Amino acid sequence: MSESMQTEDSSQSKHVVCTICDIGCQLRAEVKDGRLARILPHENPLLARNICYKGVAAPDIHNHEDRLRVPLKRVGERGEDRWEEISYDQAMDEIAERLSAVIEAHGPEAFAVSTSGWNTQTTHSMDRRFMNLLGSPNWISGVSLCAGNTAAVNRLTYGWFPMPEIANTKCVVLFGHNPRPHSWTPIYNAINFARSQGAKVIVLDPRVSSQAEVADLHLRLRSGTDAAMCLGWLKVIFDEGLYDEDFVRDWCVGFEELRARVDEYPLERVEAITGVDRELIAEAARMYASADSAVIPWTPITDQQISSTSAIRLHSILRAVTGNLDTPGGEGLGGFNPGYIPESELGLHEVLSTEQKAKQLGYDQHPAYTYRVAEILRDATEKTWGYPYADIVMGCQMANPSLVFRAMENADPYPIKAFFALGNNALLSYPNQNQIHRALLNQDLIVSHEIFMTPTAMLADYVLPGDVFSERNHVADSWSWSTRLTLSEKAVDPPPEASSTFQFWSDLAQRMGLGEHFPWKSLDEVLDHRLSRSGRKFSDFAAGAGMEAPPAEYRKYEKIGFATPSGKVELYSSVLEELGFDPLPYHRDGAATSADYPYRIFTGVREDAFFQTGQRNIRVLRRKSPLPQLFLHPEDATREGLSDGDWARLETEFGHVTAQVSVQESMKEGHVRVPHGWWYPELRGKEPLAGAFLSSDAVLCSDEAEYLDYEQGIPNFKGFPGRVVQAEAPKSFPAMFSEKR
Ligand SMILES: Nc1nc2c(c(=O)[nH]1)N[C@H]1C(S)=C(S)[C@@H](COP(=O)(O)OP(=O)(O)OC[C@H]3O[C@@H](n4cnc5c(=O)[nH]c(N)nc54)[C@H](O)[C@@H]3O)O[C@H]1N2
Ligand SMILES: Nc1nc2c(c(=O)[nH]1)N[C@H]1C(S)=C(S)[C@@H](COP(=O)(O)OP(=O)(O)OC[C@H]3O[C@@H](n4cnc5c(=O)[nH]c(N)nc54)[C@H](O)[C@@H]3O)O[C@H]1N2
Ligand code: SF4
Ligand SMILES: [Mo]
Repeated sequence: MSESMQTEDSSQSKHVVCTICDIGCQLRAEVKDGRLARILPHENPLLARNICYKGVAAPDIHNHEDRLRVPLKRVGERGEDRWEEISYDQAMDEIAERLSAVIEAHGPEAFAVSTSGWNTQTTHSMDRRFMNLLGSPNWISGVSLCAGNTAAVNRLTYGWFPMPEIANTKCVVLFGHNPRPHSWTPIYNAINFARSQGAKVIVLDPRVSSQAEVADLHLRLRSGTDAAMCLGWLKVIFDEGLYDEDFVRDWCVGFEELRARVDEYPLERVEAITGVDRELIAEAARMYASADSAVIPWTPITDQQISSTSAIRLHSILRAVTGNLDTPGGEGLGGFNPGYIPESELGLHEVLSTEQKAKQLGYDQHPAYTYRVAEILRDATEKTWGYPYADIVMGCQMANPSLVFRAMENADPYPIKAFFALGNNALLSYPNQNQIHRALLNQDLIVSHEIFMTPTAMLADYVLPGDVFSERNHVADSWSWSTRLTLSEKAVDPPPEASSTFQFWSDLAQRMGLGEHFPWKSLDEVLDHRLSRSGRKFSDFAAGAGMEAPPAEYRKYEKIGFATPSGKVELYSSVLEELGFDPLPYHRDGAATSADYPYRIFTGVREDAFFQTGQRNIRVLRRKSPLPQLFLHPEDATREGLSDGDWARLETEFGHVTAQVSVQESMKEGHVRVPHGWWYPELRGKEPLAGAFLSSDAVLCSDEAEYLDYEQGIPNFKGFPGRVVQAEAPKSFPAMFSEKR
């Protein structure tokens, strides 16, 4: 496979894993004259449908005129967006010197890093390795609002984060999650395949989403009430004896306590909280629990609400008590791929001292995904899975972002004075954007590793150009979430002064006296090292099938148990109890709507054209989605005197965004959708930080303790109170994007 393939017109093509979004489709990159010319589907018919128009647009992104190609150093005031060009070596020398000065003055914990790793792909946990050797626990990530925190919370119940066998199941339950042709395409295709094989699909969504339209059952719950819904399902499942008694008896602890908690949620109460008819709740619970096999695929919706920990735990509890753990067509507990050294190991989490781990922000207040839990689960994880730190989806030993930004702003409880963002637009990617802004303004050193000049990069001291997936080799393993390995081959050269994130960390380590721990001279050597456990090099892997996975093995717990303190599935969580939290799941409402703020707001409904805060500068994509939109139900729009295409301001107690109104029958009355991630590359130089404060959802939510999920400190993005008022279009909008639709 490493042999380049000739396409019809004699251009070359390579196999690549797309990183424009986080699902990682396997595609082909066609090269002409040393440039990425086209993206094509994979030639394997089983993979060929896994492609969306963002992937097809990769040449527009990778070859874009605005792509960062040389390192930049700030010359104006912070955020003023004035730069001088500087060589990579000079930039790295200065960064090392200034980071050393911060650590000298304030200690290693004064250094924080934010990254999500999806896009940059090549870090191989070298960031954690570097920080752990240096002594900083303050690594934060967008995955704290995505699959990373879900992974960490799943571990509380059964010690791993399961991967659903969607294509092979008889029932798929989608809590909001709405895969479609241009969003998480492989999952969309897998759901369609399951459906074609007779699987039922249950959708829980306030809106009539595209999955809801074709679902067997659609439960239009109020935003933010997923935990109550799951408690209602359990009530039906327990009362009607629909659970797997043998599995519960032999492999679960805390059933009686859980049952008593569930009894506090009779269906009348669940109906009152969720707004869904109790008969429909019961029907859905029966359909799920009675299916021969069933999956509840990961969903970001429960990652981002005030009862997040309970809701995620309830999904894990439902999987367990219905006997769908590690079964065919259920949810596989994979463990590490034995032939590929996991990032958990490369990250060297064991070298960070107990004292420094305890300084991780979040460790005391919101510990669920911090080192505090990682340490509690360490021995069980080693016993069950062979390695003590299971950093699944990078999310299992993170600091709490809100507390990190607070420390950056106020030195509370200690100062953080150096902040690096790699492949992450941090300003817009967490709650409380105003605090993040103040936090960034109060830094001694900010480094951004990016492919475009984002609002976060504009606030940096140094902006380093990153490479992209067509310019580097990789073997992807879904960050230990699955055991499948997929090949991505370098097709073209990166700009000479661009670096991979591996190279960045390695070069910094050499300059800061940590070189002996970074013995690999190139990214390819790291890949060789990771594959050495199966006696291979990257070239051997590349010459193979390009995709491999160990054969599925079911019910492994019968041999190895579960990686929890009891070795069983903990329906009653001993870890949460030890941490002083409620060991049983519960519902808490985050939407105290009032006469002033009468609507339940939710962020999300990802836009097909973009990944998160990216791609607003890619014409072919922006044309498909030129402006940010608030979705309103027709009745609500009429009540507010708003029509389709009008401009409106969405206000909460904490901030406001301006966006265009889209009146949609499919919306649930009383709810408003606000999009995530909007800024305006075309307003660079015209609005501060390219309009980053005009329409970004991150200004709407508080991250004071009372508004956060208790256990993880997750903000409430699903179901918070707000109001909508008429507004003018932002004045600085250029013609192209300001016309009414
Ligand atoms: N307020 C708010 N915050 C959120 C969310 C929300 O809905 N609202 N959603 C959360 C979710 S679900 C997620 S997954 C996270 C996502 O968080 P991230 O995945 O970090 O996404 P972004 O913050 O958009 O930052 C991605 C950046 O990577 C850059 N980039 C792309 N490719 C490369 C590359 O190859 N190399 C380098 N160096 N950079 C690259 C892009 O230009 C972009 O600026 O955000 C979370 N945060
Ligand atoms: N094109 C494209 N695809 C993407 C992304 C992208 O940015 N662009 N991002 C990727 C990432 S990182 C993620 S995390 C996923 C997210 O993608 P999805 O999981 O599909 O999530 P969303 O599109 O944000 O919202 C899905 C649904 O949740 C419903 N919803 C809102 N509030 C609630 C609630 O409280 N409970 C329930 N049950 N439903 C609710 C909304 O009505 C909406 O229909 O998409 C991935 N795919
Ligand atoms: S769904 Fe689209 S953007 Fe995401 S990996 Fe696949 S092709 Fe790339
Ligand atoms: Mo996400």
